[in-house]
Amino acid sequence: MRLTASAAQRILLRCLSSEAGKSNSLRSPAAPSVASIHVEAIGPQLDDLRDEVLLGLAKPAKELPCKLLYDRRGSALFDQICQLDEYYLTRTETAIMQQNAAEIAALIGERCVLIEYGSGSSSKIRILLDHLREPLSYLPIDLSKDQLLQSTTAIAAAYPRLKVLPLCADYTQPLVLTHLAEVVARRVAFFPGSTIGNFHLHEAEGFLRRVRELIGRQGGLLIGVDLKKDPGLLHAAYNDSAGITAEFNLNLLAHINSRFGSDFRLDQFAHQAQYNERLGRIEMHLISLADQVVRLADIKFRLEAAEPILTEVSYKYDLDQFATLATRAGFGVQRVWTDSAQLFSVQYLESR
Ligand code: AVJ
Repeated sequence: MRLTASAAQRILLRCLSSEAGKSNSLRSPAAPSVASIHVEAIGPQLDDLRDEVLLGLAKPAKELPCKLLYDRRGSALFDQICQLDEYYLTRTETAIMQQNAAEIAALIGERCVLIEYGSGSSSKIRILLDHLREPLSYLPIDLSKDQLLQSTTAIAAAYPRLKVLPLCADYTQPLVLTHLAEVVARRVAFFPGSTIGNFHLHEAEGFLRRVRELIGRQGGLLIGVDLKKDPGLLHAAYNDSAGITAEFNLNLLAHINSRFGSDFRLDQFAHQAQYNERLGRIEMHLISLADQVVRLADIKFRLEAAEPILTEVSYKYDLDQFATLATRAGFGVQRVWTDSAQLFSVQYLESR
């Protein structure tokens, strides 16, 4: 049984001409002008992800990768979370971006290449695209090929002069952007949603370093960073009264079952999210409701009653702490925008 998480080599494969080309989403009459969309795929091979799941379950404190929360249903549930009153993040970030769009666009400058990490439904990028001067190309990176095709088809239709180059990849791993090799333009990365908070602190620094390498010197990074605040507000945001976050969390098990053939029983787990004040992070768990055995790839994992599986951390920063992190990773913070209640920040960093 191979349990290493890293594949020896990541193979670049162009996939649209083969399987993705058979999907009719590109040829539907609703999107006539975008037949040229091409989704580039860099791994992860099935085994990489499966091994990551196995490694997490084999740890004494079990954990599962939060990127697997976003299958088709998980992405739809996440979009519902973003609409909830309790989930202040999305509407606050969107409002900050809208209110400061002209200034943000001026800092980014003209004729840039935009690279979005975890583009999801590609809705926030529209605020930028509506204000930027002649952006050259948009390179959304996401693990979900379905969602990439859907959202980039819409973006390409809405912004016909923009070159749209979707990349299906796991951006927690090193990336090579071959189709940018010949493009000489300033590269600006966009990483909204405070998804940076889903990295552990040491991983966040490594990730920012990789972003910096990819955008090069004098590149830009527009990033959403959630701020430390009243734990009551945080608790409500991750334990909504409609139970959508609970469904989103449990769906991780359904996704892993269908993708890797495991036999998690969803009714034997419960959602839990708590703010760990000492570490400054939300910890989202699935709690085993009984002594049980789960099978994955012929390995049996025992879970005790009340045993937690960590499914996501979501760090909350204060501005100084984030500036220190950015500096360590080779960036300078150029500008920080917040809302009046200081719930959330949008920050523009430049690589040094
Ligand atoms: C927006 C992806 C960063 O940590 O708030 C929402 C996802 N998890 N509810 C976050 C999430 C639980 C999320 N990100």
